[in-house]
Amino acid sequence: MIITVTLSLSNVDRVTDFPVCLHTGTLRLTYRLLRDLFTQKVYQAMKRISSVVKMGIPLLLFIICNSCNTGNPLGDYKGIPFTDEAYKTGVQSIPGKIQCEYYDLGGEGITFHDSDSINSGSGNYNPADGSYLHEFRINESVDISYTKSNGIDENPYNLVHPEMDQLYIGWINPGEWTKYTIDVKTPGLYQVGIMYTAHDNGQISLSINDIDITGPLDILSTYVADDTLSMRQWHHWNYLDNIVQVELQKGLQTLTLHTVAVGQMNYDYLNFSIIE
Ligand SMILES: [Ca+2]
Ligand SMILES: [Ca+2]
Repeated sequence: MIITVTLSLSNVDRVTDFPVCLHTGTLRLTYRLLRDLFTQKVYQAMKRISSVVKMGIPLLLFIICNSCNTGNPLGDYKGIPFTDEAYKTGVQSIPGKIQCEYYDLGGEGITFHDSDSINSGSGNYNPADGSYLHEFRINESVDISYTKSNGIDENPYNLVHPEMDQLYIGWINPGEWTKYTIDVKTPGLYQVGIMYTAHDNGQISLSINDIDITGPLDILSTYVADDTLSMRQWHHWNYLDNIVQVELQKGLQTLTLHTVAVGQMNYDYLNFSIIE
């Protein structure tokens, strides 16, 4: 539970200024109280005592409320919801899709873990050419590409046909993860779907606020032996509509998508649909 106290004190612009102002004010009043007592101004001293007591009450309130804030579900997480010139929504909401490429801003070890320091998609497989899709998050090591026509992602071996020009995370290795600030609008039981490709049978898991809520989840291979174009074995798309059911609480929290085993997958989005 988070309690925010808004106070109207002179020279206080923000709630975070309050403790400084309070300490300063209390010290000033205490000084005047001692001065008045030493100078025998008893009436003035009584007024000062009253003021000090009044200042003490909000101090007590602040201490109590500050201790309540230790329940902040995001804790000391340093990630920031992703936005750029094209995507301005920020926090992704549930129920709905969590686009995997919109993992939070923050860097290696904070909002993602990747096996190397380069983006194998943006700027490499998709050479830098000034376009949004080729240069999306080009300086980050999470590997990102997008669905293409001309027989690559648009092919007869798809189990579910993907939309074109959809960004996805690829070049996946076990141990990698990406983290998302999410806002659960409706608490309840959800089923989780995933739009993906998998060269082999893989495994993922999901965490909320860094606590594993699913254990390893099997992601079935989309390998099709009839497809003789070997590179396309990473481009057979499928949608699984119910890889797990999870209970979610209302409000802001972090969701982490972990690759547990095998890798060799591409993740377009997760889809959270409420069951009850
Ligand atoms: Ca990489
Ligand atoms: Ca996507």
